[in-house]
Amino acid sequence: MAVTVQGAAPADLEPLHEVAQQIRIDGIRASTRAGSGHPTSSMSAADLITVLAGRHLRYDFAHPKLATNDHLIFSKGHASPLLYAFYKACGAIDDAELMTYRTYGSRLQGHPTPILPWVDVATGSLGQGLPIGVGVALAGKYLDRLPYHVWVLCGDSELAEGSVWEALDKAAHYGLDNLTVIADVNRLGQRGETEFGWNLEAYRLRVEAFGCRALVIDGHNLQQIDGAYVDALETAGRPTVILARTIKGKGFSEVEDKEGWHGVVLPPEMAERAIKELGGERDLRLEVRKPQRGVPAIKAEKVEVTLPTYSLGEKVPTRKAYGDALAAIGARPEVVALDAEVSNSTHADEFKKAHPDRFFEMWIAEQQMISAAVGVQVRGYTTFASTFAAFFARAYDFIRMAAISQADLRLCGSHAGSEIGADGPSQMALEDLAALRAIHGSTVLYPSDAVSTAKLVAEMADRPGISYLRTTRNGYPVIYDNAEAFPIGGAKVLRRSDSDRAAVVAAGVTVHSALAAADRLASEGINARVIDCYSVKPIAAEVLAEAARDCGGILVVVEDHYPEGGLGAAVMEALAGSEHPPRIFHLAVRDVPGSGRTADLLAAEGIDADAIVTAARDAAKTRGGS
Ligand SMILES: Cc1ncc(C[n+]2csc(CCOP(=O)(O)OP(=O)(O)O)c2C)c(N)n1
Repeated sequence: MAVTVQGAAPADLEPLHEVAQQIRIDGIRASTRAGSGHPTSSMSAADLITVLAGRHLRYDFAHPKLATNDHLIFSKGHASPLLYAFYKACGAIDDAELMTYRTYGSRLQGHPTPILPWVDVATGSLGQGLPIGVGVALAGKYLDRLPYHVWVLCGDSELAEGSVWEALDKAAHYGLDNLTVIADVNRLGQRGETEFGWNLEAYRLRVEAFGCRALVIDGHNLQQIDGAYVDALETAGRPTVILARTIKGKGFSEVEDKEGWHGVVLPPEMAERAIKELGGERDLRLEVRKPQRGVPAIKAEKVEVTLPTYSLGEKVPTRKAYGDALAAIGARPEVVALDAEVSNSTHADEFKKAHPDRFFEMWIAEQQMISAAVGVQVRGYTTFASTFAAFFARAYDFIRMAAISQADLRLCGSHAGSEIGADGPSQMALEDLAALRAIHGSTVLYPSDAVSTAKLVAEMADRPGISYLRTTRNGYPVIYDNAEAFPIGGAKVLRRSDSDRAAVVAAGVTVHSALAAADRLASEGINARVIDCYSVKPIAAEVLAEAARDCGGILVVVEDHYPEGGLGAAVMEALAGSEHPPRIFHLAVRDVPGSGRTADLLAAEGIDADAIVTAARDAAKTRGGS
């Protein structure tokens, strides 16, 4: 039976109660069948989602990419039984598929992912769906300029995450009246009561303090729920947070508001009793209204981009080249940049000057910056986000989840390594290559000069997945001609002879140390190959293997990074399976550096030209050379 409850007049919402009961029952059936899942977390929010879908959501399930579709994000991703039972009620999936929940090969995974066409982003790491929703809403209001609405369902224990409040703060700042948060305040978290229990007043005060509109309702009173959605859609200038008092396990008296039932399925005989108490299985079909058609204000176009050029020998920090190149690529109307209050350091401010309408300041909220970038790319934009490389560590879980979301994201981390000098170790990224290499499907780039940086920024723009560019604080000479190409996965051999006795593998700042070292070694009669490994992942394994063959199996890898997981690890992983693996001499940062001049720090860490000369000389001796 089809249930249609639409229109502006106060409706008889009883049919929606029936659908909500069906959704509760289906969530129980799916999770009991799977033997795992979160039925009680789903039951508390069933009324909230059903009234939303039946009365206010505008969504075309047959055309999930429609520009004008609303976006519904389950920030509490563990309520997947609710989401999937809702999909079934809308006819998007059938009952047979619902019963595959959590089984191997099913699209209905434990937590939602975009493997399902109606899911924008993966959730399940709490505190991420709302920050991403802010990004989608930013796209809606400032880029697409379309009237779609972003609805985000959050749990109350989830509200303890700081990222939720970063998100509300930015949502209020940007006046995101196209964003509504539905907080399912069921008092309970995973291990018992939340910090505030049912103290909705505490939440109201906080929400309002962050500049959002708060509406406190009974989350099982369908009229109140409906009224709150009407109110949220009418509210101008501010986002709305609906604080809905709910009961975990609502509808089945044996588990309602009881501790110990989080993430616990009902055993089959209990499930039977629950289905009975909920009125028995139903086969109702909920009609979700489709949105009106509309066209985004920005249309991606093939535009000729003129990259900046530099003169050989000119000293340019690669971070400056990043900003120059980003501004140039901004000629493409779909390119968007985000900053975490350091754009004058990363040089993303060059983009801001050129394209202020597509630049979003997220202030010192790195988690929010990444999430907003993920949200904006949901709508098809090409997003770049930059901060100090060290501070991406703070948003690492968001980057990890972005990979599960299949997001295309471009990150630039400036101030890499001990090279930054005087500011000291709190500002130095010494783990970032390891961290970003470990992200599934990622690309990791570390250019040594301005020309290669600009070329790689252009490569990143069309690169799927998560790509990361590591830039350097100080200026170093341009070593490449503007005509040179830098394909991802390549490397440049900067010194080569027929009598090379060691190969020095470097990236970024250490390329300059390696070149100086090679010149000195040559004056001693030792020829050393120098490889600029600007693409750390994927790495140019063939170039490395050839160097190992040509240079007597001696590689000296030098990097401004801790020894674990960086360039050295990438080289070793690439060559580990070779028939004759090379001997690798690994120069890396082994202490926590202090403050000082760059030259002093590189020397102290053993990654300057002197250290390379010594290492290459000693290494060459190990193979019986003079
Ligand atoms: C960042 C993060 N920390 C911890 C968890 C484990 N976890 C899953 S659900 C949950 C409790 C959530 O409670 P609440 O937000 O109130 O949602 P409810 O299930 O009660 O509706 C916890 C701690 C997680 N998924 N993500």
